[in-house]
Amino acid sequence: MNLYSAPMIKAVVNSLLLSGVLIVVMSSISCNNHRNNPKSETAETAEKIIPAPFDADSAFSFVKKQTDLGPRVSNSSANNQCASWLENTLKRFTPEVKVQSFDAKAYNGTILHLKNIIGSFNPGADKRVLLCSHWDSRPYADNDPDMANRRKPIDGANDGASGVGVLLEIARQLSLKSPAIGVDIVLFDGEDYGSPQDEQSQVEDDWCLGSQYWSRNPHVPAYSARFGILLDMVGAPSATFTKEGVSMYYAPDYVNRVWHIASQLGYDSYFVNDETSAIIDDHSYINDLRQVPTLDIIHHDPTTQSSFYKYWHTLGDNIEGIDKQTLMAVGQTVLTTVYQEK
Ligand code: AHN
Ligand code: ZN
Repeated sequence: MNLYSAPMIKAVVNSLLLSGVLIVVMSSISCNNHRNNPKSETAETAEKIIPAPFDADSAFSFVKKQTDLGPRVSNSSANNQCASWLENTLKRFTPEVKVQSFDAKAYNGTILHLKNIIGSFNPGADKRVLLCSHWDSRPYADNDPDMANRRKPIDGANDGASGVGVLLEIARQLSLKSPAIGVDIVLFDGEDYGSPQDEQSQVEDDWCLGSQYWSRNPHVPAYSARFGILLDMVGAPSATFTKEGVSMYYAPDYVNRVWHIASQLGYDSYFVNDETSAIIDDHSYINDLRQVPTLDIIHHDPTTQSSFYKYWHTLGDNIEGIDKQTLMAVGQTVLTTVYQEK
């Protein structure tokens, strides 16, 4: 797993220290407030939340539809079929669908023919939210316990299809009830074509090829959004989503907002309060290159060596490992966040 460079970590640490100081100051202010004015607490706890509708069966069927095609590795025929299905499915929910076709060079020199697929709601609105996920699947099960599997492609039910399934169900819901702001659902190709763990090829930026392209060549010139949410591995039973380092560096207020909404909806066993180290994922490039503050809802498991989901980059990442309750927790939290934007 890649970590950020020393200066980056230092910057993150500095910002964490600074926010730590702010939290101490803020909490002492609010404590004093409560002492002087006990009514403020009742006003705070009476805060209303309207849970967005979200159909986990529908989201699951969108996940299964993808895995039924087999591994959607970039350049494969299943990838092609999936691209058409994603485009057509988004078109059921919005007339504003764009497909970005482009070539990118993989770490091993292979030219990949990639497609980012974008569905927009309220395309004319200035105030926008970006929702994204990657839809390709990894060509190598390079984390599989069985050596014999390590060059086989994975189904990527969790790593890829789960986030896309949740976003397609969100698109379906947005078609039934329009949000107050604009929403762009961006599905990235070529996220998972990075060099295998057991090869020493030192290639920079070999992951996240679709998001790197989109960040430099957005589907709308000079595209911007208030904030972005990336979904990555959001379907495992009892998944835990921590406050990841890049997200906390670039978009701490939005992380805290989303986690607070999750807690109000009763999902605090999924959206846990721990801060974990920075990882390179599609949101890193969106933050860096497009400067849209973007957070990553990504499964963190402190008990695995990778710190990801236990079947991460293994043949075990299949539809059997997808839990509707987790899709529900993530989908309802994200959509409630979207509907709250005015
Ligand atoms: C790396 O391992 C470099 N990044 C994790 C991003 C990822 C891969 N998400 C899903 N698959
Ligand atoms: Zn992956």
